[in-house]
Amino acid sequence: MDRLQIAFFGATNSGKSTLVNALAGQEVSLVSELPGTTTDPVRKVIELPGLGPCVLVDTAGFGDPGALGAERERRSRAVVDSTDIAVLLRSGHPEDDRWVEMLQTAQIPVVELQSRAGKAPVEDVVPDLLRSLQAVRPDRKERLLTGGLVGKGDIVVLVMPQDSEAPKGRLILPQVQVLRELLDLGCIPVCCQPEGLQRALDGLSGHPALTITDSQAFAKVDAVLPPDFPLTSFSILLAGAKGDIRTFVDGARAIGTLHRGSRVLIAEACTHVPDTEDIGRVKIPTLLRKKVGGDLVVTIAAGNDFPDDLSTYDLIIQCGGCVASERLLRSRIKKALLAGVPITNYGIALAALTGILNRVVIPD
Ligand SMILES: Nc1nc2c(ncn2[C@@H]2O[C@H](COP(=O)(O)OP(=O)(O)OP(=O)(O)O)[C@@H](O)[C@H]2O)c(=O)[nH]1
Ligand SMILES: [Mg+2]
Repeated sequence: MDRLQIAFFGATNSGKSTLVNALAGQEVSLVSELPGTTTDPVRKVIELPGLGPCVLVDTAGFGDPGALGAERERRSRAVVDSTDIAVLLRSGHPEDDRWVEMLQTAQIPVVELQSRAGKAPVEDVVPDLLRSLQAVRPDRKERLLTGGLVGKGDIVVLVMPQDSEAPKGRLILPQVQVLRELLDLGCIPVCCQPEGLQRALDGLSGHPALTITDSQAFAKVDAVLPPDFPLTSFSILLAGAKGDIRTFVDGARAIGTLHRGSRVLIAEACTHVPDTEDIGRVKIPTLLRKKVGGDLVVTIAAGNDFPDDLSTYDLIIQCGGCVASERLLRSRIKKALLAGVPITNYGIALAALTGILNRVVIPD
């Protein structure tokens, strides 16, 4: 499901962009003899032989003495959190060893290459590099989103509100993935919007084996669905397959300990332009404020911006992570636990705030 993220690190001018271009067989990144040519991470989605769907990430080199050097290096370091395989170009820079150590500490396989090895054109390095990447490729077990909750022949009701936040003309990724999985499993998915749930249930000859809702519609669904009908949400299924759902459930208990002035970090993994109905920026903060009966300090971290210092927060609420890799979510969970800060996700937080955390079913 996730693309394998292969990121290229090394000092400025070590030849990262040249190598990325050679591997991709196209001009992905600008190359020049000037150090500091690549300033921000550059991503290229590509299919590589023996590796499948990948995303190549070219980064700004370290050791850039310019005014923005430190900031560029911080952005390159942020790429590490979501990297599955690192390629490090050694150029004899004093920081080379520190980077290898940092990557190994993060348990990321590292392919080390000598910068500008030999006189041969860089294209000659590609077959060897591909073999090395294939050799260290992490073994990833594809986990079912609905892990053990449903089986062949089961009727599964999907509640999918299409509000102003829904993309025009299509379904969001978690809905598409769950639908596809249910069809593959031989289940019978029945789709509706919250307003249509009662009619959908009335039309069924038996009980649905499971109802999966968008977390934002928990309250509406809970009001209609009989209490003995199993209920879960798309984001809970996603968290179960990618993250550590038990930690998120524990983290949601911290919602009960929040008070006026508590500091909450809302961490989004995707970058999108916020909307008036935005779940992370509007809906969850509003419910939290109502719960504590006063104001809270809510900080939003979008995209790759996850703060280095988490210790000042009382709770972290991570988005569903439909575009985030398992590695990124796990690394955030690890950082939160190390800092002693409870972490939960949108779906579990909404279930807790709606008072139905005890009734939702959680995949194995
Ligand atoms: N001879 C030779 N030159 C290379 C090779 N790789 C890169 N170069 C040259 O080295 C210079 C820097 O290459 P880049 O690919 O831009 O290096 P980079 O690591 O991306 O640099 P920054 O973006 O500044 O961090 C360019 O002039 C390249 O043409 C190589 O394998 N052999
Ligand atoms: Mg470059």
